[in-house]
Parts: sequence; structure tokens; C-alpha cells
Amino acid sequence: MSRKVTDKVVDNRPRHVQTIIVGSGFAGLGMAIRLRQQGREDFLVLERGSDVGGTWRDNTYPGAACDVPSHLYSYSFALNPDWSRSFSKQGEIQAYIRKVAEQNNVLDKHLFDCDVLSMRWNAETARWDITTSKGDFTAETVVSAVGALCEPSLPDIKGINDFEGEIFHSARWDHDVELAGKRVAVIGTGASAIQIVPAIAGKVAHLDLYQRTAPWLLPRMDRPYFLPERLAFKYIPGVQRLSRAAIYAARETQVVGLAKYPALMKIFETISRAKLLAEVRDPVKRAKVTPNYRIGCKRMLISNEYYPAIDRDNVEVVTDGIAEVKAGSIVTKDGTEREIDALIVATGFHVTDSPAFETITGRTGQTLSEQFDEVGQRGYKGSAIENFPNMFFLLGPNVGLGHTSMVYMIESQINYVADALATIDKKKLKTVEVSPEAVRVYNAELQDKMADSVWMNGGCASWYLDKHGNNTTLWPDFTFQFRRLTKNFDVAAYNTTTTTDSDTKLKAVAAQ
Ligand code: N01
Repeated sequence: MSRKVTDKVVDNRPRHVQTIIVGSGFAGLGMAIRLRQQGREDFLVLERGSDVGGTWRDNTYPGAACDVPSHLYSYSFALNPDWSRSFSKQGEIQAYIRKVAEQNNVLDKHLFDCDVLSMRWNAETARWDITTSKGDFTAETVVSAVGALCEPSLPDIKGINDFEGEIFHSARWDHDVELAGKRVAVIGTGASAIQIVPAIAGKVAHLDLYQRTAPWLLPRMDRPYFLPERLAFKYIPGVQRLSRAAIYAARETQVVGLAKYPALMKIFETISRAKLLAEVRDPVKRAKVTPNYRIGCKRMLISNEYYPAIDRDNVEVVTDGIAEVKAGSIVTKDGTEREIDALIVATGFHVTDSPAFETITGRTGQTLSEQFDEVGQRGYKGSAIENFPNMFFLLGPNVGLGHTSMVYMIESQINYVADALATIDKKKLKTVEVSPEAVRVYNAELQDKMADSVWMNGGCASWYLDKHGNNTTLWPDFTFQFRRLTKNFDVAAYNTTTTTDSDTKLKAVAAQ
């Protein structure tokens, strides 16, 4: 994807800061708050959207809600006793993130509508040169917090650009389009689609759901909180922390089956099959939506409305594979043509091939995407990548989860990066760059753990894997192990230069 400088607004912010954070979703915002808590002032958050929230700001499709309980899916330093239900909807989560930003006084550090176009390491100045839609910046350290689910992935289907009806991606929902009474197609049956389909199936005249791989579904234990519960969360010390701990522990037990003993996942398969039998009456449809791989290999989804929605008479599940999209229809590989007025593309995100990787150029002159292409997408503790000095990543390689709260992982990484910045100051380091040996050892151990997991052995193709066949997306262990690993910045794993070292080298180069 090529990006253009469209809006060179001159802003009165400083053009050089010590630290630039890119992105202000849960990760970037949490980092900004921590920097303020550390007493730092010399930083800036560059955010391409016009508000905080990241993926929760962008995904406004009907039915959007979290599939991790809210008491866990929130910052540990900003618990919210007012969650209205166990699994909150998008609007409530976005309002929570916004409120946390306001309460922690970091909005003044944000530059919104600022699209980062390129970041290039400058070895002479030992700084990052950053070009944005609002002009150029330099920084001694960068924290990339752009997230994995930010760049919608559009399917490469013949003719899709020639479709003449309404068409949009699930993460860019067009609320001006009225779907009521229309013939609608949805492509994809992932976490987004299974929320969209029940939300629109009762309104549209007809819905064609194009499924490539059937997802596994489990019950969604969602309910509104009663007033006495909310009062207890608010006023009785420890109740909310206890509830959070119980949710955390229950979710963590899934790691045993997912990462260590996939045979245990049969328990979940039994629950899911029973659900399928009870909720899809039509045997033809039931056969179509029965998965043919081990549960957990792709993200397990939770919904009580999806199966009843596809069981409706006005919903057809199409599994023949799309051959072509025409001006007003979709043609499947068996030659059937189905006319539609609107097309919703719920095909996920560029995770292992994010366009953002093309815009970051490291010490060797290679972009992140070129390096990943050659050696695979690997990092160190999800937070640093070799050849990219003074750059830290939140939600970098192998920190993803399918079963519990990403906010927990994000906070672990924030601890690590905050300690890294403190170490840089304390030791007067000019550059820190993770050593190739540390990366090699770390990834060898990580992929060793991954080898037994259901993600590698469950018989599915998923976006967790990169083009080399490695799972570069998920963390293959208990999340408390990751918390332990990231408690302190382990400077010994990094090649460093001090101010004096690099100045001396620069002088030597200049003298040659
Ligand atoms: O995307 P996905 P998503 N032709 O990549 C299909 C988070 N999330 O937006 O399985 C036809 O999961 C693809 O088929 P297949 C969560 O982390 C969280 O739904 O690859 N079909 C799949 O069915 C989640 O994991 C929440 O065979 C094509 C679907 O499109 C992540 O976001 C809610 C296709 C894509 O599914 C992404 O979820 C929503 C093609 N060319 C999202 N290309 C909650 O917390 C792709 N597909 C609730």
C-alpha cells in the first residue's frame, strides 16, 4: 500500500523528542501513561486516527463486542467497576479507553490525524528520522504500538473492484449504508463475521455467507451485571480484583490444552459439537458448518447467536468457493451466480505482512518487511528486533493470544520497555540493539515450545503462521511466564554504545 503526504500541517509540537510512540490503542496509550508516571515529559504519541482506542475505535460494525470478559480486558491500573455486562460492547470499551486517557492526562501528548509515513534509523545522529503527514520528527527512541489488527486485508478475488453495489470491510463499516431489505453477502466466518451475521440477518432480505473454513464455536457466558454486583465491585475492597483473578485463572487453564497437550482440546470439541447439534436444525447447513480440524488450531469463537442466525431461512451458507465477483453478483466455482446489493468483506487483517513493516528502515538499510521476508518474523520478547536499534515494539512477534486478555501482555511489555528507557538513561546509553545471538536462542526455545501446540498440529491453515510456516504470532506458554520474562530490561541481551563510544567512532569515521 503506498502512502502519500496529504496533509502537511505545520504543528507547534517540538520536532525532536526523546521518545516517540506510534499508535494509541490499548498499547500506545498504556505506554504514554507509564511514561508520564515515570515523570517523563519529553515524548509524543503520533496517532493516525482522530481519537485514542485503535482497533476499538475502528471496529464499529453491528454486534462488535469483546470476547474476553471486561474485568480482565482492562488496564490493571484502571479497573472499571461500572462495566455493564461481562463481555462489553465496542462502544463501552471505546468510552473506557477514552476516559482512561483523560484521567491520566496524556491527551496533550497526542498528535492525532498524524499518519506515520516512514521511520528510518540515522546512524550518524543515532536517532530515528520520522516522516509523517504532519511533517518530520526525530527521536532518540521509538515505541511502535501499531498493533496487529490495524490494516484490513482485502481478498484478492477476481472482479471485486468492479462490484457496483455497496462494499466495505468489517473494520471500516459504512454506517450510511442501509442494509434493511437488501440482498447482502458476507465473505469470511472469523471473529468479526460471527458477530456481524446475527446483528444483520434479521434485517436483510437475504444473506449469503461465504465460508472458506468453518470456525469452532463455544458458548458465550455473557450477561448484564446486576446492581448489587456493580455496587460490590465499586465499594467492597478486593471484590473486583478477586473477580479479575478468577477470570484470569480460568482462562489460563486453556493453555494446557492449546500449547502443551492438544489431545485435551477434545473436551472443548465435545461441547462445541453439542452446541452445533442443538442450535442448527437444518442438517445440510449443520454439515457445512462442522469444522474439520482440531479445535483451537484457529481462534475459538464464542457466540450464542451465530448458529441460530445461520439456521434462518433467509441465510444461505455458501461453501463452494468464490470464482469471481461481478457488478451485481458473486459467482462460485460450481458456476452458480447469486445476485446481491451489498458486499461485506470480513476477511481479517494483514498480521504477518503488515504494510507498516514496509515503512520502517533499520540499521542495515533493509526495511522490516524485507528482513522478515528473508529471516522470518522474529523478535526478542516481542519487544525488540535485531538491526532496529533504539526501537521497541508493543505487540511485536509472538505475543498474541487467542484465549485471554491482550491487555495483560501489553502491560507486561510496557514494564519491559519502561525499564529499558530507564536503563538507557541510567547507563547513558546512546544505542541499544538486541544481539543476534539473544534473538536466535530466544526463538529456538520459543519454536521448540510451539512444536507441540494445537496451532502447529491441529490440521488448519491460519493467519498465525507466516509464509515460512512458523507461528510468529502467538505466545506458546502461560501468560504469567511472559510477565516474568519481561519484568526487567535485560541489557545483557543487547549490544550497546554509550554516548562516548559512538561519539569517538563518529569522529574516527569523520577523520578518515
Ligand atoms: O478476521 P479473521 P476477523 N476468500 O482473519 C476468511 C480479533 N477480533 O476480522 O478461515 C474467502 O479471523 C477467512 O477464512 P479462512 C481476533 O483476534 C476480536 O474475523 O482463512 N474467505 C476467515 O473466515 C480475531 O482473531 C473480536 O479460511 C476469506 C475470515 O475471512 C481477529 O480480530 C472480534 C478470504 C477472516 O477471519 C481477526 O478477526 C473481531 C478469501 N479470499 C475480531 N480471505 C472480539 O474480541 C479470508 N477469508 C470479539
